[in-house]
Amino acid sequence: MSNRIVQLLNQQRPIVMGILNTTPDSFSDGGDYLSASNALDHAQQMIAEGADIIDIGGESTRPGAQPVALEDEINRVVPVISEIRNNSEIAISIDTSKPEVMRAAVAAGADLVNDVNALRAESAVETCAELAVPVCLMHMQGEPRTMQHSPQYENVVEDVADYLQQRMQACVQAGIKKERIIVDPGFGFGKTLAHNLSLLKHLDALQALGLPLLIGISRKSMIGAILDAEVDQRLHGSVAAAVLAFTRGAKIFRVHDVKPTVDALKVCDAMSNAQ
Ligand code: YH5
Repeated sequence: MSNRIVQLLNQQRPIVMGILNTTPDSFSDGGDYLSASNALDHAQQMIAEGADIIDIGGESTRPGAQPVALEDEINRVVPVISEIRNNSEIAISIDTSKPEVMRAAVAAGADLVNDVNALRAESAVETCAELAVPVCLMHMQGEPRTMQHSPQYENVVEDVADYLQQRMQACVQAGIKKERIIVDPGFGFGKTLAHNLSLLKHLDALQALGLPLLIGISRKSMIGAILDAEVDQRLHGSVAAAVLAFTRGAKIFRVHDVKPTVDALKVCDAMSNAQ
């Protein structure tokens, strides 16, 4: 049995994941995509712009965000996943840390579990092994409510690599195949601007893990801090960051602005395939 994500990863080209948020407090999407039919419109727009994966999240993990109740999270994401799956063959990712949401989302048609908590919740690893679904393991220091208070590392690149290696081993031990694991340094999750920039500069060090690298920098505060720009003025900086990450081995790009990123990565891919 194959899987849409496994098929995408077998292609030797950059993969774009478009962010579709269903959280009411999400200011990037302004709460405009709350209903499943609006979500479908947004997904279809991103598909037309060249997205390979649609990432759906029902829990805000932004700095300072409060946790969302299980039932609310399921009620937000399941109708959206069903609506997209009933209308499209696009790969769907569920951005969650809760095993119950993982189950409901995969039953509704999700192809990838994207967990900012790297499957550390009780029974999350076992659930994904049982569902036989590819997973994205992201590094985070602390928890969303407090993670930006005073992040500290011995060596941010080594610490993140060690953590991802450990989480990968926990997954493999539970029976998740290595071909189904993606890793992500977690830009902005318990990191200062200096930490984020070191991770971007030395992203190639994470290639030693031998797993596809996913990065999410789109519109984040590291771009805002560098540019001194509000969230609606971070497009060009976000595209520059994606290009830099490509040069250091990133494979999957989680973004809000699909078309500009797809175009930039087509140029990157063309150069990388030249003599
Ligand atoms: C990620 O990096 N991030 S949710 C603050 C912003 C803009 C965007 C305006 N889920 C990641 O997108 N999953 C999120 O400032 C993620 N990697 C993976 N794998 C946070 C987010 C955002 C936060």
